[in-house]
Amino acid sequence: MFNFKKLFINYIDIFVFFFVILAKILTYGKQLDSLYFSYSAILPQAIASIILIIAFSIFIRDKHRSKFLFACNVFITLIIISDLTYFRYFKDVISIPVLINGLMLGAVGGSVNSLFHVKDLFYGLDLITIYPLLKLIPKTEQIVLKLKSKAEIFSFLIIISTSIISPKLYELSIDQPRLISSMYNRVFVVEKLGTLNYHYLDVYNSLSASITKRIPISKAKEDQIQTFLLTNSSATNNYYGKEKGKNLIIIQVEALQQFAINSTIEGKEVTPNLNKFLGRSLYFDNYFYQVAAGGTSDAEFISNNSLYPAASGAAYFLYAGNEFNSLSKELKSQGYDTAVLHGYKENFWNRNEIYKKFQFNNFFSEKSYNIDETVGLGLSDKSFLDQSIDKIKSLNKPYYSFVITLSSHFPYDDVKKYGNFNVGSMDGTQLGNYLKAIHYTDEQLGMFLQRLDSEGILKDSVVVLYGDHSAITKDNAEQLAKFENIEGVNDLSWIKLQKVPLIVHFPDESIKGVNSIYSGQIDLYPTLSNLFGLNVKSLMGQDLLNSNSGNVIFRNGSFINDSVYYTSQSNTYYNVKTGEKLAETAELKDRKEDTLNKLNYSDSILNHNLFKTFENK
Ligand code: GP9
Ligand code: MN
Repeated sequence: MFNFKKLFINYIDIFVFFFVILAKILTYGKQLDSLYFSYSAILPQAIASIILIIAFSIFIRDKHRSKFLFACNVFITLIIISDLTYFRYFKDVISIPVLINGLMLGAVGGSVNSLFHVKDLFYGLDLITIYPLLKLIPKTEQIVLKLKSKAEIFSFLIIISTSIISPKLYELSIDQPRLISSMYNRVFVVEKLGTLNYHYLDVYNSLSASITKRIPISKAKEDQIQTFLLTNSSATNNYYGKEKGKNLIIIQVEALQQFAINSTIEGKEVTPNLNKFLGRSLYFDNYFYQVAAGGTSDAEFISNNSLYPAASGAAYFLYAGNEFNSLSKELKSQGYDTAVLHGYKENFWNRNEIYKKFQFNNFFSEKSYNIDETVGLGLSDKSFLDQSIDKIKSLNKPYYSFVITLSSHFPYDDVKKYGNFNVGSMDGTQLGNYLKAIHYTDEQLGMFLQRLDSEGILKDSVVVLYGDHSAITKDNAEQLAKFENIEGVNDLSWIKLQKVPLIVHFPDESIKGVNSIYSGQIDLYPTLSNLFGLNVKSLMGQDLLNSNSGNVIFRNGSFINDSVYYTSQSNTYYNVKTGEKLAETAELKDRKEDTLNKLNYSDSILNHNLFKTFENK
C-alpha cells in the first residue's frame, strides 16, 4: 500500500514552504491594499507562483532541497518587508531599477526607520518557530526518485502553474494592454497576480528592457515623436516673451502640499506668508505633482524638462548620460547665468552628474554653505535661504536660480526645532508634525521673499514656487480627510488631496488671481518657455497661459481633468464633480490610450536619447 506517512515526512519541507509562503502572500496583499484586495481572486495566482519554485526544487537532493526552500523563504520574507516599507512612502512596490539606483531612500535613514513597522517582523515568525520544529520529526526511509521521475513531476508542476497563470496574464493584457510590458502600475500587477509573480515579471522585464534599449528605435517612430513634439508646442500668443530678459527664481519646496495653503488651526494660518504672497501672484489651485519613484528628483526633472519621470526607478540615475533640452540650457542660450541651490549632499539623487547634463553653470550644494544650524535632514531652511540670497546676487544678470528647500522633509520629527505652532489635537501625529514643519518652512520662505522684495530683486524677477510631492502617507489618509472636512477617503478624494500649489509672481504684478486649470509639473516649463520667449520645441506639457482646459497624466497611466478621473489602479472612471463612477465610453478609452501613448513617447525619448538624435538632424 502507498505509504502516505513516508511521503509526507519525506516532503514535509515542500508542504511547509507551500503553506507558509501562501499565507505570507495573502496577508501581504491584504496589507498593501485593503480596499480592492480579495483573497479568492488572488489565491490561484499565488498558488501558481509558489508551485513554480517547488518545481525547480524537485531536482535538488532532499537535504539540500530543504535548505534551498528555506533560503527562498528568507528571501521572499525580506522582499515582502522591503516592499511594505517602500510602499508606505512611495505608494509603490520595489522594482529592479529602484534597487539598481542604490536604494536612495536608504540614504535617508530616518525615513526608513519611521516607515519600518515592527509588526512586519511577523512575516519571519515561521523561520524561528516552524522550521526548528521540523528538525524534531523522526527520520523515515528516504524516497529516492530517478531523474526521469523528477523530470515528470517537474513538467507536471510547470503545466499546472502556467495553466493557472496564463489566462490571468491574458485577461490583464486585454484590460490594460501595456501594463505587463511597461509595468506603469506595479501595485495593480501585485494585486492581480500576487507579489511573487510581480517580482518574476519585474526581473524578466528588466532583463528584456536592457536588451531592447540596445535595439534601435524605428525611423517611423522617431518621426512620429518629433511630429508630436512640434505640434504640442505650436506657437502660442498670449504673453509670448512678456518676461524676456527678466531673472527667473524657481523655489521647489519640500513636501509643500496644497491642503496646507489657506488652512487654519484654531484660527491661526498654517502658511500665513505664502497666503499673503498668493494675493500678489497668479495661483494655480488645481496643480498636481507627477512624480514617481524618484521623489524630489522627479519633481525637479519634470519641471526642468517637461518630460515624464522614468517608468521604473529615478530618471536622475537612469538617464544621466542623455542629452536634454532643459530650461537651464535654453535660458543659457539667451545669455542667462544659471544655478541650482540646495543645502544637501551634492551626490544625493545623482544631482552632481545630472545638473551638468541640464547645463547649469553652478551647483551650490551643502559644500558651499556654512552648516551652522540643522533641521531634519540637514541645513535648516532658515540658514539655507538666508545664505542663498548672496549666492543668487553673485550671479550675472539675467539669471535662473533653482532653489530647493529641505527642512520640511518626511518624517517631520525634528519637532522641537519647528517653533511652537499649535496644532491642537493633532499634536504628535504625522499630520500634526507635518503642519508644524511646513509652518516653519513658510516662515523662512516669508523672510526670503521679503528680502527679495526689499533688495529690489522681486521687481526684476519672475518668482515661481511649488511643492515637490506628497507629504502625508496613505496610512494617514483618514486623518487628513478629517482635517480637510472630507467624509471618507476614496480614489477620487485621495487624488484630489495630491495637489501641490503653483505660485507665479510677476515682476510688475500685472497678472494675479486664481487659475483653476487642471495642470501638473510637466506644464511649468512650457508656460515659462512662452513667458520668456524661448520657443522650445521638445516639451510634453502645455502652456497654462494659453490653454482653456488641462489634463494631468500620472506615471501609472491614471489621468484627471475637470470632468473625469481615471484610475489605472482599478481601471475605473469617476465623474470629477459628482464622484459617480462612469462606464467606459469609446471617447474615454481613447483618452486612456492617448495617456499611454504620451508616456510611451516620453519613455522612448529617454530610452533612446532622442534629443541627441533630433539635434543632429
Ligand atoms: C534631499 C531631498 C530628499 O536632497 O531632496 O529627497 P526626497 O526623499 O524627498 O525624494
Ligand atoms: Mn522631496
